[in-house]
Amino acid sequence: MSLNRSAPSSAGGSGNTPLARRVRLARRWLPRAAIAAAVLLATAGCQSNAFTRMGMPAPITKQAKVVVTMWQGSWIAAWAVGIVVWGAIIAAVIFFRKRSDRVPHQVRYNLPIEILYTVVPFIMIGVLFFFTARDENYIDALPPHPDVVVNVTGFQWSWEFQYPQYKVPKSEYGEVTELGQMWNGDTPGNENQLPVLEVPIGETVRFNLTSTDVIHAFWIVPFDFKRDVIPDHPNHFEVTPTAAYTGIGHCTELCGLYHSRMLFRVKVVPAAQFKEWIAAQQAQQTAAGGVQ
Ligand SMILES: [Cu+2]
Repeated sequence: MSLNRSAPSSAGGSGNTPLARRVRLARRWLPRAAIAAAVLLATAGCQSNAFTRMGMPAPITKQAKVVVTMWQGSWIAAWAVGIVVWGAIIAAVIFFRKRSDRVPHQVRYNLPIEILYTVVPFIMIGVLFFFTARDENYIDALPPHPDVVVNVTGFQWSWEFQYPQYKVPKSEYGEVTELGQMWNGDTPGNENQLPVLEVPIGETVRFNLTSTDVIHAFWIVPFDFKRDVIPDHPNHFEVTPTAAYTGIGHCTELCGLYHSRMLFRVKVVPAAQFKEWIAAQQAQQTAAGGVQ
């Protein structure tokens, strides 16, 4: 029966009990683990690759960068709290296991600990609230003189984009208006007939959102942002694009049978190219007497 558990004890004495060994091991490794975790978290926040963005698309506007930074900060805070909590759980599991049938010293209350776990959550909520409110104010800000205004109308199941600053006299709408077809993958070339939304890099762009029927939502993925498009309740937001982008925008509120086909083409281009495009649209729509 007897397993050879009594290994020769060179040091002897209480300094080499299993508990003391574990404490020494923990003393040696816990700081190293904490430093490794801190380095990982600190460096993770600096870069902007797919991993450190924790699933968020690469931002293409100033506002989207703030969203991503907020997202990363929230993860770092969550990891920090998680490490402390897991550390406390693991320490309790390792160092305070049941070792005999002796009932441990009974404690009814511990005021400092109770104050700590009441105050610390309040501090955490306060910090998260502060950064959320600060960033939300920035993202929702509507400076009074945007460079470009786009009036967006959502309807079942497509979009209309109008540029009220760029007139098209004698046309039905009187301004540059982009309409298109609902996406239909069965029709070859249909993806080129989706409505076009083009905006310039480095200029402030105001979106005014309305719907003619049900609630839709406007989503350009790398804006890292969505906003509802509600009938009789105009919504607004403003962005400053920082990088070129060509892609597909979506409706992101289930709005009916063909919701998933409610797509549009997005082009974020240099300001000069945007001006050329607007001029071309004006010429084309003037010639056609209406919508592109
Ligand atoms: Cu929709």
